[in-house]
Amino acid sequence: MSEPTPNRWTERLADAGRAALVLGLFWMGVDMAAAQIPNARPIDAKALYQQNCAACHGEQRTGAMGPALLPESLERLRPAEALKVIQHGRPATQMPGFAQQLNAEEINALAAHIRTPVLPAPRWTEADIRASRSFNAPPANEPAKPVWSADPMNLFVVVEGGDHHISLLDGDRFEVITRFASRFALHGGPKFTPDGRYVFFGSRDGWITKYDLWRLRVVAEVRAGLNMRNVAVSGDGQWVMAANYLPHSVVLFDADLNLQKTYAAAMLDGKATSRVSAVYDATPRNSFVVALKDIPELWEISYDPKAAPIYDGLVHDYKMGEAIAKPGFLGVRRTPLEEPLDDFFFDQSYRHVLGATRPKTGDGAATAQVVNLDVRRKIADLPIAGMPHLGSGITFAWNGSTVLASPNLKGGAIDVIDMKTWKPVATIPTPGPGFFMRSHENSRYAWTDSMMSPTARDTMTLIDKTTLQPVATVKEPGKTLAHIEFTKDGKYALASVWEVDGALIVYDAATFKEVKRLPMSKPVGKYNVWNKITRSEGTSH
Ligand code: DHE
Repeated sequence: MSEPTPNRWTERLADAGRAALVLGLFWMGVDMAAAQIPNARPIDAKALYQQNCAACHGEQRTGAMGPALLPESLERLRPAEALKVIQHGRPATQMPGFAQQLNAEEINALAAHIRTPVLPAPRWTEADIRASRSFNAPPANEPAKPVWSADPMNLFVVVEGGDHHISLLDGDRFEVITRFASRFALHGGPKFTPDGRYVFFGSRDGWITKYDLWRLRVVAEVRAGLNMRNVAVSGDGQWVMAANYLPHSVVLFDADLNLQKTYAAAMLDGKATSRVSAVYDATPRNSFVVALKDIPELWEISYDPKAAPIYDGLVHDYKMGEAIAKPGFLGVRRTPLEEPLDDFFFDQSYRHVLGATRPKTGDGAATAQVVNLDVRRKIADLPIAGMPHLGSGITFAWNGSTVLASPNLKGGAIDVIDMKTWKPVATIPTPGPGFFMRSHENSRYAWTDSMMSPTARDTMTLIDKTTLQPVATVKEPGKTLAHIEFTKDGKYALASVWEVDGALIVYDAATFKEVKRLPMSKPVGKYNVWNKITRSEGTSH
């Protein structure tokens, strides 16, 4: 092989220089396809996408076999990680690496292209939702009992985000019953039917999967939207509701994921629309409660067929007839707020919503409030600084009252608030900001992580619920240790080593000693059937 001539060297150096400039621009957030680079061959990133990516990710980048590649879907993917995936593929998936076919400039151009908005904005209509549904009819005479032998009430569903799988775990023996592939990037807690037989998973790409935990098979799937937050299942197991960022909608299904109704997430005059922050079931009220991220309203949608139409205080004259007729069964009951809500949580009576509004800028302050769903207005401010993650809060009895304890995404502290007076009773220091908090009626301790802290992400803090003092820590040095869920009886606490080559660690909840460790691929969350269907005060609902 001959040595490159000086000319070729010059060409190569020029290429390398261009690549470095391209990479630099990418890091600065400059759209590569639009960047003007002297002497650079123009790269048609759109054409590259169509040739190399569209078959799996969809011509409109709305996803197909592969996930959607829209700015909304990629918010959580770091630029360096995106480049790595395009170059080398994603292990344990169909995503191949393109480092052999495409040069650095082309890969950078693609990485920048998928962060540009698709114009016109992709639509996801009721027809698309219906067409996306699949249903696997149960075999004839299928027995209504598990194909495995373990306590169906002490089953754990573990979401493994590392390679997008689910493990079902026997909560008595701590053995995996089965493991199967999930949709890409599930988010939010899976939701169970009241008998604990079926579970519904929601993916950030909008897919809802109904899975039969007893017969170990997927029952139905549907794509509710292009970018979804979470799903909720009604207390009677008859309805499933999805909250979308894209399109701006809430979507209602029956229990087999047949589309029943879509609700545009819009104000009554239709002028302002909103991403939907989250939807939760409020079983004691027979309703779904929906928070909207961009408009100051909280919605309640009753699934009680006897629900009478309710006068809506927000009614504008020209909509009077419609708004009066709509609330009631499956109608929207609007509570006006001063600020939109990002994240919320119910008290145990489900009369109150405790909600947080995140700051629009990094240095702004979050606010938190209590909204009474019956009188339909804010009744108190919640004195929590930093960025409370109320969706991960817990409640418990303390000093003759009931308190709420919530982790904080910004500060290394747990805020404890009296739920009668809505006043703070303690701020419990932790080694760093955390995401999740858990306890159990039968346990004296609440466990919380510090996974948002670069230095303390390996530390779980245990808090005595009587003294409100931290009493111990458990550590997984150098690894992220996060997200706890208790067994049905509260005797064991299961924590995640939140790494791709991670693990599930079972701790004795009284002695804090490790009892067992199971290898798992970034087990982002775990959910105990009994604790969920009984709405245990120590876990998310
Ligand atoms: Fe979540 C639940 C919002 C980022 C893992 N997260 C929820 C819920 C909401 C929410 C509203 C409750 C839904 C439910 O359970 O039905 N999450 C948000 C955000 O606004 C935020 C900060 C930014 C975002 O873009 O979404 C966010 N969440 C994350 C992550 O980065 C996490 C740590 C990793 C991931 O997989 O995305 C993450 N969120 C989770 C998990 C739950 C969750 C594991 C379920 C918790 C539970 O135990 O119930």
